[in-house]
Amino acid sequence: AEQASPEPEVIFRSKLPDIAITNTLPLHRYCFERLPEVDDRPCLIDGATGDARTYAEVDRLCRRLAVALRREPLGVGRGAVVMNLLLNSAEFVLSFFAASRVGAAVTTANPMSTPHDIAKQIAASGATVVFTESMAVDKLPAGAGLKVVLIDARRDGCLHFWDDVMAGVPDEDEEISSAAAADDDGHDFDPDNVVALPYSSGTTGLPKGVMLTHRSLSTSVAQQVDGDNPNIGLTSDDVILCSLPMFHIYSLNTIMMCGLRVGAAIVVMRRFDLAKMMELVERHRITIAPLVPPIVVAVAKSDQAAAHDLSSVRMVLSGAAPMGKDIEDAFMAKLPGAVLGQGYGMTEAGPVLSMCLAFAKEPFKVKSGACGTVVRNAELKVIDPDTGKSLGRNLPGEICIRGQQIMKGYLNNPEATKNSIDADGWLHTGDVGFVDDDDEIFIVDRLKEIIKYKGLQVAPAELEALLITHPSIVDAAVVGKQVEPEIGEIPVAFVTKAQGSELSEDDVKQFVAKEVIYYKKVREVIFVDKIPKAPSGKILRKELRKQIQQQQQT
Ligand code: 4UU
Repeated sequence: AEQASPEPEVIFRSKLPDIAITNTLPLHRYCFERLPEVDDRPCLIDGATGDARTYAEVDRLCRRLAVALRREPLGVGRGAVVMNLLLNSAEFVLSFFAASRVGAAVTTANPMSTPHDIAKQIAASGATVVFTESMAVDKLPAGAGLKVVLIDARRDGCLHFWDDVMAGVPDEDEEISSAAAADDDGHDFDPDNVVALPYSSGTTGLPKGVMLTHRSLSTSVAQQVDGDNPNIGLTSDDVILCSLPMFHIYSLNTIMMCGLRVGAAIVVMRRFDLAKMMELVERHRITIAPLVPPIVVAVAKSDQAAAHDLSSVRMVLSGAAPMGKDIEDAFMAKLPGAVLGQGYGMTEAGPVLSMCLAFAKEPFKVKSGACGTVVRNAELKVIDPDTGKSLGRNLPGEICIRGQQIMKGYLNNPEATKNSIDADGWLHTGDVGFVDDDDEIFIVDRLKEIIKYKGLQVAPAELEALLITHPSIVDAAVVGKQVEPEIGEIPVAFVTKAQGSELSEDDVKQFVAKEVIYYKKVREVIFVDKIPKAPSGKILRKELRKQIQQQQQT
């Protein structure tokens, strides 16, 4: 019998030509490759104090810290894991690249996390050293043999970042300049070693360690800012706002790594604050503002914008959650001199899948509401979720991406990895979107479970597991509900009570609020007789979401 030849797949690519990418260097070498040209230029500027450190200073501090990491008492070497449990700070950047230098990986976490979540991530990642600050230090698990480095206080049982760790390796220390200590490029360096280990729940289940390697991250950075006509046309004259948390991959990659790669100045805000942000833009003549939709909305609605000179801003990037055309238009009215566009990322994708081409050095015209075009040196396809067949233009389906930037897999979880990256190397995002006639991507829905509260991931599985530990709860399901654009989505719990139980909506909310970080709180509770499930036991989330939508319409 004649075999039908397989239909060719429809694959979308960037409008920018592929480039030769250097992705076999250790990440710190790649990010600081332009050091000789930019050594005396500002690298990290502290938003609170205005103190600036040059590229040469930052590089030297990373080398010193790398030496301290290798030595006792920290004893961090190749294959080890260090945790950054920090808000934004220069120390975050230093520990990240010092770890890269010694061949270790950095797992990042929000210092506002609960002790339970922190302990879980430390155990799962195998972190032996934690860089943290006073606000989080009491939440660390005791007796785990952890070595704790505090950046902002002295405390018994902890090392102080500057007074103990850095002071232990004076600037004259010979090892800092020695070839072996200075770089992790000895012959056993492998670009496929893990260097960053952020946690993400991906398309289903609980948070998992996302293994991003030297190769994946340098590829992703190159796709954004390398080449004669980079997708994001950054230069060493740019001043980049860093108000998004570096523990999230958006800030870690697109602000920190891309900013360093081009030799720009990075203005580090410990945490986001609208009024302070506007002051900093004015004071430092910030040119590039990477934001998330809730902040874009806040700026669009703020009456303070007029009181500040924001004219230096030439580029505003939004990502991590959907941003509609109306928000874009309202924002543009406030900052007419800037180009506003979106990037679309997912931790597992390295993270950037697509980027607005109006940011290119030689810009393209783009449409409001689009979230960019697939990055160069990568392939994107849109598949029918039922048949797996690739779809043509303007047809919505699940977005898949392939390229050297995507994760190596989930840490110690081959099963989850296999469910996420197929045998042909395609990462399945769980996002539903289409590619239009001009190669622009529009995201229209989500197949996967995650809820995004202000751009941060909430895993329903985590809340469901918690809810059913309540003695009066028999069963529970959590789905997202679209609310105002300042927030995006909120977690809503469907709960089946035990017979005769008097459990109230408030009881459920408080029960969860005591156990989770603020953005994972259940904001609404709907009591039901039964959670709709497929014969397999899988929660029919679509039905629950539909129920919420119907409620919203009436
Ligand atoms: C609609 O959100 C991120 C990463 C975002 C990012 C990174 C670098 C944006 C721009 C950039 O330069 O990662 P996660 O893992 O926290 O969440 C991933 C999910 C996506 O699968 C999608 O559902 O967040 C959603 N998402 C978006 N949705 C991310 N960006 C967008 C977007 N529009 N622009």
